[in-house]
Amino acid sequence: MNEKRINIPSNATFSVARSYIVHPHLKQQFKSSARNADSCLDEAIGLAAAIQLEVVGAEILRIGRIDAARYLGKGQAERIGAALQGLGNVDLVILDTSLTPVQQRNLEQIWHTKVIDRTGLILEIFGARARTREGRTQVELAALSYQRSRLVRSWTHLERQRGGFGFLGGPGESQLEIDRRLIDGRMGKLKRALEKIRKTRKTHRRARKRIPYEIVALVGYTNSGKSTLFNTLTDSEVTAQNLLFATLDPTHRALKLPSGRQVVLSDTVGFISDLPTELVAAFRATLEEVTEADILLHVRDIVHPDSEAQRQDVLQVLDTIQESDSEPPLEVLNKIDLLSSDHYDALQNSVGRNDRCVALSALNGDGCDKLKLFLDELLSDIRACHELKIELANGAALAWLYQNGQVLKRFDDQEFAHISVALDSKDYQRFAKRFTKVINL
Ligand SMILES: Nc1nc2c(ncn2[C@@H]2O[C@H](COP(=O)(O)OP(=O)(O)OP(=O)(O)O)[C@@H](O)[C@H]2O)c(=O)[nH]1
Ligand SMILES: [Mg+2]
Repeated sequence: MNEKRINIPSNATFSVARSYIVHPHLKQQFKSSARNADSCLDEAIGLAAAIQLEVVGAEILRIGRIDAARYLGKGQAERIGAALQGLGNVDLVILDTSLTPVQQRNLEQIWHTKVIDRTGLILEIFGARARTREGRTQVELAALSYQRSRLVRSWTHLERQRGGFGFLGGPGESQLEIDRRLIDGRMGKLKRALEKIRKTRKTHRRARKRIPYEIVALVGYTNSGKSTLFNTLTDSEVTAQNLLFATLDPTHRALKLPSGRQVVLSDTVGFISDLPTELVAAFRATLEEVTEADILLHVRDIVHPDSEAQRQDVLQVLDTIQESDSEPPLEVLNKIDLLSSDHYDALQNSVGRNDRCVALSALNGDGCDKLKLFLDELLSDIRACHELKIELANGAALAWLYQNGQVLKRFDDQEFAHISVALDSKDYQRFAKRFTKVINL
């Protein structure tokens, strides 16, 4: 039996193509409770809303066996074809799965309409959202590598279309022939440009490391509340909204912790299940930023029905970009304001016993002070705070500390500067060796 329903987010504004969404759910997925079919369909609708598509219908389709030619069964394809006719002028069918080029083309022929899969849709969103030169270069590379594998779509639209990448159509598109060599040439150029960007980023990171502020990076599933938390903690106003992939380009701000220690907080692109490999590869420069952070905070939407499956997805993406021996990230269990009081108490109880977790509401700030204290504690493991007494006349030692450590507090009397300074243990040893007199004072 096919369940049929439409559930359109109330804040969505649709204006472009009239679209029909099909979420194929494999029978074995129904049996395993990993992901709920309804919320998968909701997510697909959310993705369509992220580029203002008009969703005229949506359904969950049970699939017993994947058909090599069509993905769906013949009868299913015909039934959907009739439904599309009934709806009149449907411009686009989104199949929330990964289609082979053959399946995509066959379905387009059966339904006489454009068909895109989940990867194509996500690439469209990234294309529409990328603002910086780096973001656009990364998305264009991902889109080209996707198109190269299909050899059906016009890449020349990339230059002309503002926002999207032309998967959703354009005049005369079907007549345009793709020249693999041209794509390869363009991809080579983009890769070189990205290599340059990576190098610049590396230099910036090194420069930031020299100013000894630790980097705390927010990671997590899209819409989990990373930007909201970023804004609450740093009193900023980056875009945070109920929209999948609202953030694409990384942002940094200073964050002052209760001890006086400053860190750099970074907000970045969210993850999603089945994140296209093309995007992971192209977004390496952005993702490297994440992996080189001193502390990773995994922001989770704790009230989402698929919260646990989302957690696994995020860990899986991190796995592909991190070194294998990396510690799992610390967890921020967000949106606790939406919990019933029973659930709230139970969660606080279990978090209280876990030193890798903090529960909070990024929206109303509940628990954010605890997170800051928690960060302070973690950072003092990385960089201990030392209380030093230094003769005011010893300008060299003072200058060294300002250059290599983070001076948290300073009080001067007639003769001495009393300094609290956060230093890496390696740096502390270097300091102690060089300025023995200070240490033994
Ligand atoms: N009730 C509640 N809503 C929250 C909380 N934190 C975030 N939200 C909402 O969740 C939605 C997504 O928030 P964002 O901060 O944009 O999420 P994000 O993780 O940055 O999302 P992307 O940039 O799309 O990956 C917004 O509508 C927020 O208002 C929270 O603690 N409580
Ligand atoms: Mg965001």
